[in-house]
Amino acid sequence: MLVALTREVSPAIARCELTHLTRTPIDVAVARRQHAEYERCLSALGCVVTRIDAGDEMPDSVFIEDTAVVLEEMALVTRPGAVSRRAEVSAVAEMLRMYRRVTSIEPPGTMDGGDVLVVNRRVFVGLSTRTNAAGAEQLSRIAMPFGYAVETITVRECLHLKSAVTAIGDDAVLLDPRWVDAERFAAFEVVEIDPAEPGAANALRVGETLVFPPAFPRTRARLEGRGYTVCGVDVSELAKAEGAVTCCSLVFRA
Ligand code: CIR
Repeated sequence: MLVALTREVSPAIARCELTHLTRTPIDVAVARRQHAEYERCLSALGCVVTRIDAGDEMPDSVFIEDTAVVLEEMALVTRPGAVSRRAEVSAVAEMLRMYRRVTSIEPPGTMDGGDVLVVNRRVFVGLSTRTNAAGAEQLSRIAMPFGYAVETITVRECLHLKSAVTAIGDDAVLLDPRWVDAERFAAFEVVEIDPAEPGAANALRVGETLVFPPAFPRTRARLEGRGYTVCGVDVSELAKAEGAVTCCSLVFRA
């Protein structure tokens, strides 16, 4: 069974963290409609969707991906790089305990799940403004005994590693070579985004389908041209909070 954990759009999303974007008004009702549509898409793709509540003390709650890294063998609850997001982790940890043994990133480590890309047994950890070397080191110590090869990678000009590169198959990635070194992914099939579409490297793989925003039609055409099945989901209101499709869920096999 595939489980997708999601989290409510906070009434306080207007106070979200912003790093690369200028603050613009966010319509909570529109954001919630888009989020519900996203959840419907995950259900249609076979996921059992469980939404966790949130309050106005956690503006970025909807971006649940950042609070945990779920591997087949265990789950790691993160210590988000933004202090305002640390209150998000406890409810997610509690939920994950139903499915996995759970451990945590401890100080001085910081980590956002958006910086952790798992492709098969390789784990790339983006060193970013949110994830530090101590966090990466802890993940490496925890995951290596299960046979994962963990390596760090520098991201530039974007928030998270998964803003720059995501897995679209067991051995395939979608990436923006301006934000991450493409050579690091030479072992995989690489699909580059259309250069006119910054932000298009974030696709959520659910089974054999890619959940992908309609904001990036040229990259979508590239993906479909390479044989990928794409399901369009508009997350434009959440994108004003620097969110994208991977960050709104934790999808794993139960
Ligand atoms: C933040 O800055 O933490 C949120 N406003 C956006 C987080 C997006 N998360 C992700 O891409 N994994």
